[in-house]
Amino acid sequence: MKLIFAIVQDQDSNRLSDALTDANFRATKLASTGGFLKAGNTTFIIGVEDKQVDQALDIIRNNCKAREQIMSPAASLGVTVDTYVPYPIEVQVGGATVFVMPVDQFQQF
Ligand code: 2BA
Repeated sequence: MKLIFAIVQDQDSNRLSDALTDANFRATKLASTGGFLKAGNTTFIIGVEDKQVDQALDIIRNNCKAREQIMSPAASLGVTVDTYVPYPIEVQVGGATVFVMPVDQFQQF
């Protein structure tokens, strides 16, 4: 069994959730925050059998888009001097950042 962590943009979260459910995957959504942009994103936790990993990755790939996002000076105010950006910069975010990890045990009580 594998545990998939997929960090996606909030705009893609409902569509991905629906697509996973339609394909009979079980998933948990966590509200999360990107360390760099300090903007909200969504982290999916998906437990899958080994043979289902590729199908789950296809669904994530097909439902998450890359987007340009502007990080403005104001957005970095209040963070440490190290991460303060004095001028707007454009970064490409996503489609999705995905980690696939082995699962030692899966129990439901
Ligand atoms: P953020 O950390 O807010 O990063 C948003 C986007 O900013 C990133 O998009 C990347 O294009 C850019 N970026 C991040 N750190 C940077 C840096 N030190 N210098 C220049 N540009 C930087 P993505 O790579 O698509 O990442 C989207 C979100 O996925 C991230 O939001 C973070 O929440 C998560 N993520 C990405 N890589 C990760 C990793 N290795 N471990 C854990 N979470 C990760």
